[in-house]
Amino acid sequence: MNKQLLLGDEALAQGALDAGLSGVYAYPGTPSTEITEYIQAAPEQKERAIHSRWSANEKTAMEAALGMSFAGKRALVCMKHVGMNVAADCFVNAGITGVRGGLIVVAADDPGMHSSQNEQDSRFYGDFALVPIFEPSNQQEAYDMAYHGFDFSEQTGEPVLMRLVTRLAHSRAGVERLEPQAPPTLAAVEDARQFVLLPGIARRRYHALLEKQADLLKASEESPYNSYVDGNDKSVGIVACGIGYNYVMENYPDGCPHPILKIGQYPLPRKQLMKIATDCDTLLVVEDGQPFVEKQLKGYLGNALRVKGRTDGTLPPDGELTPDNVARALGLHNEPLYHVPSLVEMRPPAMCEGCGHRDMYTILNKVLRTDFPSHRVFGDIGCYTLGAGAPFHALHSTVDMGASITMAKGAADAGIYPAVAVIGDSTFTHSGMTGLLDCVNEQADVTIIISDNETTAMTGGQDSAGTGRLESICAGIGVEPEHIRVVVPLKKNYEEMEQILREELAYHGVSVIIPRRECIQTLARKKRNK
Ligand SMILES: Cc1ncc(C[n+]2csc(CCOP(=O)(O)OP(=O)(O)O)c2C)c(N)n1
Repeated sequence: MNKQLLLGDEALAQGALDAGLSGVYAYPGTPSTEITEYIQAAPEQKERAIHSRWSANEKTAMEAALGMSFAGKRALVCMKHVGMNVAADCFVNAGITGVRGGLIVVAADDPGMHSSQNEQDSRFYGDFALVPIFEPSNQQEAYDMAYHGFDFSEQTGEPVLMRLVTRLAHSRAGVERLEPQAPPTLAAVEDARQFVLLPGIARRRYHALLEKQADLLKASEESPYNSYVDGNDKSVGIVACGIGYNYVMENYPDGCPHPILKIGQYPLPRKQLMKIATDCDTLLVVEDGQPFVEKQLKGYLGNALRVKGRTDGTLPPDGELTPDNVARALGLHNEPLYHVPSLVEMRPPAMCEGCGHRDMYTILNKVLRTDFPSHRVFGDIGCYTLGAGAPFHALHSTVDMGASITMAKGAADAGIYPAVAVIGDSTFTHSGMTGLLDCVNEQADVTIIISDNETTAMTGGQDSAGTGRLESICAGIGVEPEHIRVVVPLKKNYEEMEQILREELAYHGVSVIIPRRECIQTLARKKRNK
């Protein structure tokens, strides 16, 4: 078959398409977004009417995909790592229900926090849910694992968690495609006992899941993605997971002198681990993210001193692995070939000139700083989070999607006045609406600003689930219509914006102010594409 130059995300997407995918369900999040965008643009999407519309959040995506699997079809769920926290309720229980059509859940982790608020390692979720995990070391494996992963999911009856990291998701390599398959014809689930997790049934299913672990372990031990290659220098054996394998091999262009165990499928292949532990004096674990394997290995081997990695400082405890820090851990001398000129060094992002969020913050700061010195502003996640930095310094918190409204409520409950929440339109429909219901039910004294740019701008301008309906959603949740105020954030409207803000701050109940102006990036893109 032909070879294509693909991002890791794209390779995975193409693998899923070639495996007879029926639907992708996802909420955008770097570095996972390109998987769904690739499927949306693929010719197969139109030919086979593959579901590819964005979901409102990761939980709804996970649940819809499980429903598609229930119906006997192959489904893919994609999210960034923190999305796993949102999807976790369904994800963990999907291990217990099991699946019918193949189900692959992709969690794209972001070690180094290029665009995230933490660097949690999704492999812990797979372990927690007792489901198999695939971790590709390169783009070809991302393709192969997606292509074969649906079969594996159907054979084991379990969802497969596929863990990517930013460098793999966002770099390109040549990928060899396999023969495209038609979607399998599996009947929908008929036996209600599988999916009805009443305690009596759930106990039986959980027991069966525990018993299945022996088969999953055997599959890992026989997996083509887990391989042991011997080496002469047995002073150190290397256990290299996912992209970590690439970083090791980059340092040994003529072949690795040490025994090396490459890990791409979990649960960990015990036999190979015991072999490398027996063969070598010490072990170095090279894994991007948290010391998931390292800690398990210490548990297996008992003698913690023999296992080196992120927990003992041989590799840095946080941030990304790189070929350089892996070289140092291997005791290799490694001088960078080039020094990065300061012009291209990392700089903090900033809101675009002309962005409506800027006008919103200009007025918010003006009113709060002059008249309400004890104010607190609870922020959320999106382009407007950049209001925390210069020149606005407007936010006192940013924790997780939706937390602006609920944290403002808790602070208001504790007597803070005014308690203001700033949230974007997509984040509001992702996980702000339920918090708004809490506010309405208790008539909390909060002023909520939904800064509506009619898109999901931060992740590249995907459709936003509530566009055109935010006022009716707020009214439906129970906000009084006279306290739902819409304004166009432009300089010419500053006086009106200021007045509305003062009126709603003076109201001791739930107010929603919606400054609405289209994102200048999506607007420019529309004009270019006309
Ligand atoms: C749980 C979770 N899912 C996804 C993301 C990625 N993400 C960050 S901000 C954002 C959406 C922002 O959209 P919106 O609230 O409309 O604000 P905008 O960027 O358009 O200003 C997304 C999807 C995340 N940080 N956390």
